[in-house]
Amino acid sequence: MLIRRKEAKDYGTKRLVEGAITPGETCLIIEDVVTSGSSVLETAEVLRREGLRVTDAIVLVDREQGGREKLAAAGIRLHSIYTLTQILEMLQRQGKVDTEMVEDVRRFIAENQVTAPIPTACTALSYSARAALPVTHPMAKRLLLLMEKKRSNLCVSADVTDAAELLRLAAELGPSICLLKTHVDILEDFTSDVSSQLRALALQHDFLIFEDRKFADIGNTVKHQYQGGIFRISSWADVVNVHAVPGPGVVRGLQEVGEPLGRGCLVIAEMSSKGSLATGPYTKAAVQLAEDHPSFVFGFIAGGKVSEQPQFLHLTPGVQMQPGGDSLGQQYQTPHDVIINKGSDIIIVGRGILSSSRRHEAADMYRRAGWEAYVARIGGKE
Ligand code: S5P
Repeated sequence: MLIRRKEAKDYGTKRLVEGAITPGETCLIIEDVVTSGSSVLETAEVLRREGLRVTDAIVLVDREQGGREKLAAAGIRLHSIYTLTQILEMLQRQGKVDTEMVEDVRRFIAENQVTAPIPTACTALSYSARAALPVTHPMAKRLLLLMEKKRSNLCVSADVTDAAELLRLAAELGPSICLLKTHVDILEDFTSDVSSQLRALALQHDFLIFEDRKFADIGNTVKHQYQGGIFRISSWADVVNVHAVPGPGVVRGLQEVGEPLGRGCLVIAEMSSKGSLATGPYTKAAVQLAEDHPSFVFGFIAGGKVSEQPQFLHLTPGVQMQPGGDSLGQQYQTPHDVIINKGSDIIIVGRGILSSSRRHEAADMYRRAGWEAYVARIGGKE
């Protein structure tokens, strides 16, 4: 059992939470009354900073003024013993209040709703603050710290079919990016030498390699696809990603190979393509899949923030300077939209950079746009 203090004591541990904390454990919040949800949210923020998971809150009375929705937006399910409507009905049945009073109270509730703003609890935190959280995965930590150091939240999607061009891109854009995303199976001339050279460039320019393999089979099959074949992905890719559709086995299979090597994984919770089926309950289940495997999964591919847990990173593909799309259903958002309005962390840009005749300048333009949006999001202080 933990108790949240209103203010840190100026003696002793100076902690805002009293009690024994084991990071990674789940903490249920218990409150008396919820009106706007702010008090529960503040408590959740303090607990999450300590590395605890917060998914649910129990209250005696929900005053039905928007708190439930506000908490849901922050990833917290509200369970109330009574709603104000139920209490009113009970009191009316017992003859303790008259119809006029019931109507007055109903009107008051309707007229005094809090609107749910996009929660800022974790989007307001700096990358380095999130890197310092005790529950942040080592791969996320590395990535967050190098993002801060290089002032870059840009992942370039190096969708080229020629190995020499891939290596040229990595050398040229390396200094501007935090991640290089590959589709190794579109290379016409892949050899193991290409992956070794790519790793050397990653080391030289301090970026991580993300093979966008989108594993989507049973655990036993993906293990082989990750480790073996001609690509031997696990031997050179720091990060891979996975579709949630097969269920936990796909993550567990990859984890058996990747975790001992210190690799990390992203779950695809949403897709940028028109008509994508990864929405609603599917996205929710994908988030749960990630949250259930924190020793291997450290984030999401999604159109925006899908989890309130600040240790998880959000990477968004489908980014260009102008919104729009291509003829095959790709849909683009701007860096500003993605980082500020959607609360994502990393922009993934392919053709926005690759189709420019001056790729280095284009990459730097995206890097600056993404970084400035991030700095504005955390309140202008770096
Ligand atoms: O939902 C998605 C997920 C991914 S990883 N939508 C995507 O576009 N991607 C990938 O991001 C896609 O495979 C491609 O490599 C890149 C987007 O490329 P662009 O040229 O449209 O920027």
